Amino acid sequence: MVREIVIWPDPRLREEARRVEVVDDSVRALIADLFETMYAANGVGLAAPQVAVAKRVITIDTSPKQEGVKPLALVNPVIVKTEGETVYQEGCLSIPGEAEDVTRAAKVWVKALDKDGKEFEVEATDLLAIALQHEIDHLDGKVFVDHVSALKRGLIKRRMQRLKADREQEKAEGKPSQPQRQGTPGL
Ligand code: GNR
Ligand code: NI
Repeated sequence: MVREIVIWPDPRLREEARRVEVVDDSVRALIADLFETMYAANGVGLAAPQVAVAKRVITIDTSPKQEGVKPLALVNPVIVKTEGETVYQEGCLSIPGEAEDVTRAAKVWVKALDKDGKEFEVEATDLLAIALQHEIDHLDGKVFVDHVSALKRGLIKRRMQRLKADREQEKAEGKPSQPQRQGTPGL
């Protein structure tokens, strides 16, 4: 099932997600929904808080942009080691239409449980390393704009609030709304 993606700013994207105690069928169903929602939105990663589920579960598939990688589902992922530094222009399905340079570790080693509850470790570079850090940030209530200047973040926040207001209006009216002017011209 494709689920609705929460748009930032939203308190559900600010929460610390809870660790999964047992990887059962409900967690596997969540993983299936994350993959389906991620692919439907053409994303390379998705974290459960982005579909309003406060659990430490993420999916990643950078294979469209990176060779030699496979789709990954990670439960309770933990970064155990990092190396180097790299800058990458990031986007986020919860912050549509925005992209900014973010500095992160160039290489990461991540431990997690797979969909059968078995522990595994992944060693990642390039986009996979970026995506792992970006998704694990979501589990800790962080988004990529928390890594950019307060000025840029403020501008992006205003654009997202406008986008959300417009979408609400579309829902209410059942049709696309015209851009609304801010403030009171002439007063
Ligand atoms: O689809 C996504 N692309 C992306 C590009 C650069 C850095 C990070 C990402 S993750 C993002 C999907 C998303 O929002 N995951 O939380
Ligand atoms: Ni994101």
